[in-house]
Amino acid sequence: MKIGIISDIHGNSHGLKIVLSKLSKCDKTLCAGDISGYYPFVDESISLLKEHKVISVLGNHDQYLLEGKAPEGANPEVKKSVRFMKKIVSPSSLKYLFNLPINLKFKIKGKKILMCHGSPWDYLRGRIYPDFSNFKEFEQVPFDVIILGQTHYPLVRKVGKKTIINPGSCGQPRDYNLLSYAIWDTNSNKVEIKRAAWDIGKFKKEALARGTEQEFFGVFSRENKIYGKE
Ligand SMILES: [Mn+2]
Repeated sequence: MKIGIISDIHGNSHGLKIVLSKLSKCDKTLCAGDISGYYPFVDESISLLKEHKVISVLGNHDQYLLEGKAPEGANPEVKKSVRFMKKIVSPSSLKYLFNLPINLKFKIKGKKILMCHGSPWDYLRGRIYPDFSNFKEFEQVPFDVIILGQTHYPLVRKVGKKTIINPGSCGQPRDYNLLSYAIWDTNSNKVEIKRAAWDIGKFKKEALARGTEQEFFGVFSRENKIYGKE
């Protein structure tokens, strides 16, 4: 069985559409959250997720939107983003987000899988970057495969017999500008991180025309680290 894994769409339906087309031969597609936030095509993204029967969990940005505000300590971009989202997201999209779980626990071929946006210890707001200092902690997590999002950096890491997967972001990649996603082959248990090109210029133009903030584009490659492969 081939499982497509995506995360952190952030209202970039342009990127999502390209990545879903690359995953058309997969048996299932999973999404590790943050469907909303930053970019204006959230309704379009949710339509695509429904059309392709993608199974998703909630992300922290989705939760902020449902709560109507970002937490006190959030950075100004995130606060602005939540205010923008409240203006543009349709009631039916809010309902879709409201019905998403904060984690999913299920089995595929006898393997126990946990999917959540952040980390097994903080489902919504945890962050496991590729240079996380203590992967040994995952030995205590009672699942065979742990699917995460949140960092926008792709990660595939084996800890003993466990596999930790973060597909990176198909909406706002932060390592470099190619869209990122993963394909997990459950027969061989191999995970591949894939990258896809997209027209950033066209996307920016259309997103700005729909009222998104120029500064929301500043996060692309801001940290200028390269963890993925092209
Ligand atoms: Mn995110």
